[in-house]
Amino acid sequence: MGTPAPTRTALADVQTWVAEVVGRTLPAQVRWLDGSDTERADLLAQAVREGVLIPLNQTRRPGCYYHRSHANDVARVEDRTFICTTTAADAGPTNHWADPEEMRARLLALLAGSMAGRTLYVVPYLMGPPGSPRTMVGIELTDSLYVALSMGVMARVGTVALQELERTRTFNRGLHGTLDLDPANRYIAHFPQDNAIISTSSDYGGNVLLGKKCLSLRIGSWLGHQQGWLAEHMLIMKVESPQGQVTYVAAAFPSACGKTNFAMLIPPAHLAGWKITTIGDDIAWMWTDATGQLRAMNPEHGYFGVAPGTNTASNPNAVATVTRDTIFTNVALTPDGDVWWEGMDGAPPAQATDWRGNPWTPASPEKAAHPNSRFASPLINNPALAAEYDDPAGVPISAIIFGGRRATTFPLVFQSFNWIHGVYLGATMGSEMTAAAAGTVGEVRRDPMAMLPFCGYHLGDYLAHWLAFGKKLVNPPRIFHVNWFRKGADGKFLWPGFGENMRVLQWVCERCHGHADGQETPLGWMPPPGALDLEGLPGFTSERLAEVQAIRPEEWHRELDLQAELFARLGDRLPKELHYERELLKSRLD
Ligand code: GTP
Ligand code: SPV
Ligand code: MN
Repeated sequence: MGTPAPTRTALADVQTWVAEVVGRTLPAQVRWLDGSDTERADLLAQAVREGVLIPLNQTRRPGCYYHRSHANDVARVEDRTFICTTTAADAGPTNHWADPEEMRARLLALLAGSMAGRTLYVVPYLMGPPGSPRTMVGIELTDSLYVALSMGVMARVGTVALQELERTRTFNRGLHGTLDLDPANRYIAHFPQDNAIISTSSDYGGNVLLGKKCLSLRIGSWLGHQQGWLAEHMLIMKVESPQGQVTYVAAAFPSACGKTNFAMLIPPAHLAGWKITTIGDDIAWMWTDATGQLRAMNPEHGYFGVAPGTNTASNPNAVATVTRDTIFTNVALTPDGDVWWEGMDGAPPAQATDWRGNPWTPASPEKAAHPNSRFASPLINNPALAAEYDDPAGVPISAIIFGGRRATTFPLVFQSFNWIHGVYLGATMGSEMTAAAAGTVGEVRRDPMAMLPFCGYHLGDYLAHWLAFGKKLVNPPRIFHVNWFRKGADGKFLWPGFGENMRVLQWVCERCHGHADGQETPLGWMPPPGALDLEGLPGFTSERLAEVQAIRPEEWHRELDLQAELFARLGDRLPKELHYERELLKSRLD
């Protein structure tokens, strides 16, 4: 009966590797996670006993817990993130490169004996739904209970992953050691050629939940380049019109620039006939099917969302999502065992404990919640989860939207003339930096396709891959650029944003189906006067629309200079088509 041998080989590979890591890191015990509810209850109780988690008010937030990270460990660290390909040229000029053998030796030395007295958790996990040929298996070995529990929210963990291993036979090897959290020993190292990741001396988010940015994006993009598909920093949403027409949309905005909010959008009263449901809020794997249709799936199983600014006006679905089974990190804690953050509903609490553990009142000069404080919630908590969220075949994408956080220059919305022009729009994206990564908040930097921190190979090759990929598409999706963040002379956002973004999305969907007009401008197609439905937006006059849509040539000439800097950096691996698009835009503006 059958030939079980390969199965045993794959599991035996895992066992051999775990034994190797145990021999090096010397944990007091090893615990393999099965992903069951009883195991989770047991680990949560242990986390509370060990002070890793604080239980929140279980009447108000059943299953919810609070965690504080070390104050020096609150965001991704791009400076300490390495792509360890055989040659530096393959990692490209926008990644930090290190020699794979040197980096591995350095990190294994740091990890030697580092888990003495601790528990090593073996976390088998899936990125993608069970049963999909695109789904990947990862095994994360971590000495952090917080990481093990967070992985249980963000991915499908335990037995389900070991079962899938029988099909894939290969798995990503992720090793995470907390060490002493000294930033000098912090490394997020990727070994794409070995399908391996080693992360040290951090215990925060994208640095340590290795299935997310490390596997699904950095290693994923590298594999996608080899295998002919795309791993992208994109949300995926389903849009249903009042007439029942369905459009699936993917959108790339840089970190903390609105993906979760857009993916969970609730249309304003005037457009109440439209319905949005969420497929993913951060990562999309995209490929072409046998008919040449672009398809996409969300490999994650949870949301690791920005807490500040989340309220019943901005994102009611997120507010509902975080009412149960959620781990909050670095928000503020109220005396009645609830959480609070800047931009939550209602008045601030009279007193609270801030994200550092210090007493806080509304008079305190410091923020109560860290600007990059986050919630980790299961996808299934989202009242607007799309039925297709775990379809192994993914969903067919009709529109791709790129967008950055730009106080000037970029209008609210325009559409590319074609695929190549659209790739150029994504390639030249700029955005003001946010608290999601260590660095200078507010400074504009180029963030091609929101993938600057996440592309696991040469960005020039990546852009060439996008162009080549487009040639396989029979009916390529329409590509758009949006900017929710343009500011007026008063320094305030010109566009109300959030649910009102439905007005832009409506035009996007109607353009995809050939139902809306576009006006040709130097930048691309724009909605002509009257094409954006602005009814029921009091105070949003046609003058204000003109301001948010304005194309100012002097700003654009500065923008083109900044694009030239990026292009020069990418050198001769940048596809010539993109130089050509820049030249064309320049001449259209003159
Ligand atoms: P990552 O999880 O870091 O990848 O971020 P994200 O792209 O999912 O960003 P998210 O939706 O969490 O939004 C980040 C911040 O942008 C929050 O503080 C939001 O309040 C703010 N934001 C989101 N959408 C809008 C909008 O339409 N207008 C304005 N002005 N702010 C927005
Ligand atoms: C981002 O920074 O884009 C995030 C959060 O989605 S993290 O998982 O920390 O990377
Ligand atoms: Mn993200």
